[in-house]
Amino acid sequence: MIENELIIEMYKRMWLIRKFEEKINEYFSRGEIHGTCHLCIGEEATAVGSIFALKKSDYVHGTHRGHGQAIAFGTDVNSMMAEIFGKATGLCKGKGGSMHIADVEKRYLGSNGILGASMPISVGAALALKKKKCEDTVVLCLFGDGSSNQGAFHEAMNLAALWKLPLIFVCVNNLYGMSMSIDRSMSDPDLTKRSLPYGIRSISIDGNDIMGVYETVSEARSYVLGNGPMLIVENTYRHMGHAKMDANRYRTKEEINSWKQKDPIKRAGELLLKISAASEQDLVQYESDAAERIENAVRFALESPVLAIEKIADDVFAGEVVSDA
Ligand SMILES: Cc1ncc(C[n+]2csc(CCOP(=O)(O)OP(=O)(O)O)c2C)c(N)n1
Ligand SMILES: [Mg+2]
Repeated sequence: MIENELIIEMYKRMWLIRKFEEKINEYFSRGEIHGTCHLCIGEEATAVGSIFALKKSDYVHGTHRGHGQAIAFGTDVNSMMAEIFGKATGLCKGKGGSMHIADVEKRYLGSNGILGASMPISVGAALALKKKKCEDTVVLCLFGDGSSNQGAFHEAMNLAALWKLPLIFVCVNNLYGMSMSIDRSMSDPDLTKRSLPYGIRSISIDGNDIMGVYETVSEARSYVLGNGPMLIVENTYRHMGHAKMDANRYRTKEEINSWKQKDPIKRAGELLLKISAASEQDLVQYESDAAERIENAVRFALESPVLAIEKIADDVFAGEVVSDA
């Protein structure tokens, strides 16, 4: 019974993410949102399954494709929408935008436009937990397959293993870094091997299977508390282009469609029906509730003011300039 409720909650959260991003896509296309953004449509189970397996006291660091991760964490969708619309009511007062959604007070360490940066920051957070003797708290660090080509990945793996930190590394493997497939950019595309030189246990799983993701991360949470870091490779696919300007010329329609058949929300819905935890009508209701919640978030963002110009430099930090003269 408890498991049924959990799957329903995860199903609803995945719809909230999907509806959030579909709206963003719509407003970007109309030129009403500026900058760029990276959509995670198709990858929702990696965010929701991983983050639902954590405890409230845990920390999460997301990726540049981070809307879903922040929503899975429970970040307020009104403040997120306002941030992306560049409004003063946004999480970063509209100064950060899509790639800088953060809610540090609530333990969401943020998204990051610098690939690989989530890893050393997560090592720092996990080291702080260890030093402070927070014995039942972990850090979950998300990053993409392409980001694991960064030197920062190896530096972070080394220190996390050396210090036996309570850190779960989750690689969201969507098979591409921009237009480059992992088969063309990696000498060995088996990402689980990347942690082995550091003595870090690793596992590769179906990232579109919400319960599989949830269970693997739950087990990993217990493991890293006593044994130090672990790497989970969650295999998934983004249905949309890499970012706003992407004609998808490097992928075939057949490939994209074959992954759409494995859509994580569709699969979770089928699971709910199979175990009789929900009816067809319930599923339709969950989807329309999510759509309505997001309509409200858009209204909130559109009605919010932009930041007053005299406040633009608030929250900007600069080191003291020391002159030799
Ligand atoms: C240090 C750094 N190098 C390059 C980029 C440009 N860039 C943005 S996203 C991206 C691809 C990332 O691929 P992956 O880590 O697999 O994540 P995905 O976009 O597939 O979710 C690149 C190269 C960047 N943002 N930061
Ligand atoms: Mg990728």
